Amino acid sequence: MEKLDIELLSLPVRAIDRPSLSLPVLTSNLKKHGYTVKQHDYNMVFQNELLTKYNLSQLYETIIPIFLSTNFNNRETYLTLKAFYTLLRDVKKKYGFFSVEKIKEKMQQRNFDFFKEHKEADICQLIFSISGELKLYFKTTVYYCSFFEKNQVEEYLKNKYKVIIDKIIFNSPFMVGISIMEVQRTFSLWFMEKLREKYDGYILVGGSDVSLNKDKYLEENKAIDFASYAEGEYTIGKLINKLKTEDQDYTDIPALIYRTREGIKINELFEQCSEEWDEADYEGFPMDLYLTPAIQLLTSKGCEWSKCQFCMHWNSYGLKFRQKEVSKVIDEMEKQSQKYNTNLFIFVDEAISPEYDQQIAAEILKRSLNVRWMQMSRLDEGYNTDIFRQMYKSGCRAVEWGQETGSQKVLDSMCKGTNIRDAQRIYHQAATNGIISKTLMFHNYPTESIEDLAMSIKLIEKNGKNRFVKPMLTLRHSFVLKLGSPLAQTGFENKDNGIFARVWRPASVFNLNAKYISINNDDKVKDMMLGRYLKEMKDYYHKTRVYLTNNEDIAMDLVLINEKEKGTPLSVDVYQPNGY
Ligand code: B12
Ligand code: SF4
Repeated sequence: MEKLDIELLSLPVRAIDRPSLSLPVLTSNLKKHGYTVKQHDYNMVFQNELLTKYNLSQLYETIIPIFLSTNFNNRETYLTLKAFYTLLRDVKKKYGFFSVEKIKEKMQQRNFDFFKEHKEADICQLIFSISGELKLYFKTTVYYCSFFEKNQVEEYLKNKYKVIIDKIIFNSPFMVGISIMEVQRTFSLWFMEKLREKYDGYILVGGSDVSLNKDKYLEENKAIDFASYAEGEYTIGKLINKLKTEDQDYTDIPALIYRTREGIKINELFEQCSEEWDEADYEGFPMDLYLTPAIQLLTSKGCEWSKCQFCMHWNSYGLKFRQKEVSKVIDEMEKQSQKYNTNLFIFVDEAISPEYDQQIAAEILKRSLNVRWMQMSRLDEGYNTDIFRQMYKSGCRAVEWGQETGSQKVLDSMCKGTNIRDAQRIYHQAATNGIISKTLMFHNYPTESIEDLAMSIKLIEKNGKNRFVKPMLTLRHSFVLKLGSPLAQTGFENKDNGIFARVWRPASVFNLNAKYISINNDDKVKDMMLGRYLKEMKDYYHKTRVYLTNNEDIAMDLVLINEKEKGTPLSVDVYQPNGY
């Protein structure tokens, strides 16, 4: 049997509505260069098994109560655990855990006509809420695993992780590569320590969180041999080759982070690392377990604008903004559509320009593909009625816009490069052409005054109630100052910056969220305004049975529109614009 070069893993916790792109893109590249590779999405596998009557009952009856009783004095953790417990209690009482398992299975069979019934539609939303709360379960369980073992508490994870490690030992790969995004960090770090006890091959980590935290991964965790920031394509193959020749000079491997006698070294991501990325290869991923058939596509890497002061998005990619030829992107769409029997696609670029959107629409129409798609974008002035009309015709049904705030003054201080007048025009034009606009906004940017927040609330209330936009409980999140962003740099380097009264670094090692007090310190009044707005919005959308999606279930927007267009009577409102 040919020895496996690398086994790539994605561990809890990530969204389960669709597969992520990170490992499938790497797998494709590694195979192209002749490496033997296996990939697994254990996040999906674990969550699928937890979302069953047996395991949900165990969580509700035994595990969460243990967490609660041992965290009684730890107020913050206790309250979040209590919220999870209450959610499970309500689900059990109202619907029973068996219904959760059944609806999950229907979704996996792509049988969504249960949306006819109120009760079943509610259960679907609750599945995503439970999945969101499982973050807390995984994060907490890793600290309790030895307690569960010692006290022989019957628990899912304590048995499961060993099975996974045994499988790795059986496959005996030359290297294990773990993909880590912020939400996967705690579990992945713990898992690697357990893996190290049995596995003597190389352990490599990469992904968006490693791109931001870089050397901290090697500093803090002896189980890891190597880390790699930005795009793994430039690092993994070269590293495997080098290790196989036992050459220990790693200086020519781009973006590699490694230990030397003098300390941890971080190699540069050399200029030439700007190749095109490969089509995703999902072999090994449990494609029939994801809760929707939606597939992600990427047309570009990086952001053409790249000026927003708060943003760190370009970090996981190489040096330059790059864009694929539109025909190649639509080739991938066509292939994935046939291979996975789906017509639902989500573009996950930082932003797509109006001109490129026009090309996407034209290419889809040229090939007469019957697809439904959505994307994320900037409120660029170039969008107009003609473009939206073409986009709709080609199957676009929703755009997530980076609105950020309803105040021009705050937008300007962010260097967002967009304006409120265009935004309003775009929402109107998109809506009259059938496209749902989803607005991403946060509150408490350090230059935001009470009047600015009032403008944000007004913008979203007005457009929300007119069906020009579909909120994602917009404004709920407070602004997070990310270390490494231009704004954080201003805060730390320029004492008289006119924005911050005080800035300080996070206390824990991997935390990238700096703390701050802005000069406009109006937190209490803002909290009151937001509390009222959020309650009103929540009540309004709840009463009108609007299915609001969030980061856990974005793909459901497409699923529901698809069902509606197929003629399934829906018990929920997808919140398409009036007339659609
Ligand atoms: C699409 C996207 C989403 C989507 C889909 C996520 C998914 N499940 O796939 C949605 C909207 C759901 C989402 C949600 C969130 N996201 Co998001 N998201 C992105 C985005 C825009 C693109 C990610 C992507 O698919 N890129 C394409 C693939 C091919 O690139 P990649 O994943 O980076 O992989 C490459 C490298 O990282 C590397 N690599 C990856 N794995 C490995 C492994 C090894 C061994 C090696 C060597 C290399 C390597 O090589 C890969 C190929 O080049 C990024 C921003 C960005 N530009 O990266 C943010 C980003 C990943 N998201 C982020 C965050 C914080 C979130 C949320 C936690 C936000 C929130 N508070 O709710 C949630 C988490 C939800 C969840 N439970 O999954 C952060 C992560 C920061 C961090 N420290 O990790 C990012 C980087 C944005 C940012 N800078 O703030 N997100
Ligand atoms: S917030 Fe969006 S538009 Fe602004 S720099 Fe970041 S990715 Fe680009």
